[in-house]
Amino acid sequence: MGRRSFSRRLLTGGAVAAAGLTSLSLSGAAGTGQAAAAPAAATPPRTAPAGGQVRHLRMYAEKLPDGQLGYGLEKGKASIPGPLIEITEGDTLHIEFENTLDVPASLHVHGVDYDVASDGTRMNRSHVEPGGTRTYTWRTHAPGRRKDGTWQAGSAGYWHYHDHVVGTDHGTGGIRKGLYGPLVVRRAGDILPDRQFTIVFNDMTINNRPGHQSPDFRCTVGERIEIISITHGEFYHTFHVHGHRWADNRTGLLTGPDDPSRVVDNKITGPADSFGFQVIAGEHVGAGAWMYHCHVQSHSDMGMAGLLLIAKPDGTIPGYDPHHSAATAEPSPDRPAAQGHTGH
Ligand SMILES: [Cu+2]
Repeated sequence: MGRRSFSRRLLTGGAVAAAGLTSLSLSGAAGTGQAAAAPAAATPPRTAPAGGQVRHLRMYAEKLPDGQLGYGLEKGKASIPGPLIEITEGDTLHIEFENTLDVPASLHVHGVDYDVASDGTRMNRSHVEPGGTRTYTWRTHAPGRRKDGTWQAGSAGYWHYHDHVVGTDHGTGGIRKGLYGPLVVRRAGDILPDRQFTIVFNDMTINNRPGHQSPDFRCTVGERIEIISITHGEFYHTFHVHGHRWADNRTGLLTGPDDPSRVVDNKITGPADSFGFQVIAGEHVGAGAWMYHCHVQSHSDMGMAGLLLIAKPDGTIPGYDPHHSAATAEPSPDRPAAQGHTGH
C-alpha cells in the first residue's frame, strides 16, 4: 500500500484548532463530517478494520517560530503535539524522518515493535544528524498464543513518540521544547471515535502552552470523543475531566456488565505514561463548558486547566464565558489550522 492511499485526516473545527495538530489516520477512522450526520448515541459506532498493511509516511523535526520544536508531516507544518498517528495491529509503518534542525534529533517510539536500528537514540547510532534523513520502521502484532502456550499481548494501545537526542542523550531538551506526539494502535474491531483530542502534561504546561493558556477542545453533545493523555517532564500529575468518566483499561470502555475494570474520572500519570479513553460528549450531563485539569491542587492553581467545550446542536455552549476562558489565544475553530500552536 503506497503513500498515496493514506487518508489525510484534517479534523475540522475545534479539534484541530485547539489541539493544534495535523492528524493522520492510518486505520480508516472517518472524519468529522460523518460524525455530524451520524450521532454516536443513535447508530452503531464504526470499528477498526483488520490490520496487516505496510504503510509509509514522512516526518520532519522543525524549529517553530517561537523557538520551540515540533514534528510535522510536511515541511513548515510542525505542531505541538506532533501529528496523531493511527495504525492497526498487524500494520507496519515506515517513517522517513528528516531532521531539519541544526542539532542531532531522533524519533523514538513507545509500545510497538522495532529493530534496534529504529530505536532513535544516540547510544546505538540510530539518531539523525542535522539535515539528515533516516527511515524508522515500526511493527505491530495482534495478541495470541506463543508456541509454548503462553499468552502474549498485542500492540494495541495509546502510545506516543518523542525525541531521544536533543539536549541530552535522553532527549530532555527536545521533549521540553515540544518534540513529542501521540500514537494510537487499534485492534481490529475497536470502536472508532468521531473526534480526538491529545492532551500532554509536559512539566507544568499543557501541550507546551504556558499556565492559564491551556488549550480548549470543542465538540458537540452526543459525539464520541477520544482523549489521548500523555505526560512528560519532571512531575507527576492527575488527569481529571468534569462530568465524564471512563474505564481504566486499554480502551477506556467497558465490554459488558461484568467487566471488572474500575470506572474513574481521575487518573494519576507520570513522565512517559500514556493512556486514552472514549466518552460520549455530555452523556447524562449535557452540553457545557466542562473543565479538564491536573488535579494536583498547586498545578491546577498554576494554570494546568482547560475546557472541554461541548456545544448543543445549535452551537451554543452553556456556561461558556470566552472572556473567562484561559485560552484567549485560541485560533478560530473554523480555521483548518494544520500547524500547531506555537506561542503565547
Ligand atoms: Cu499536575
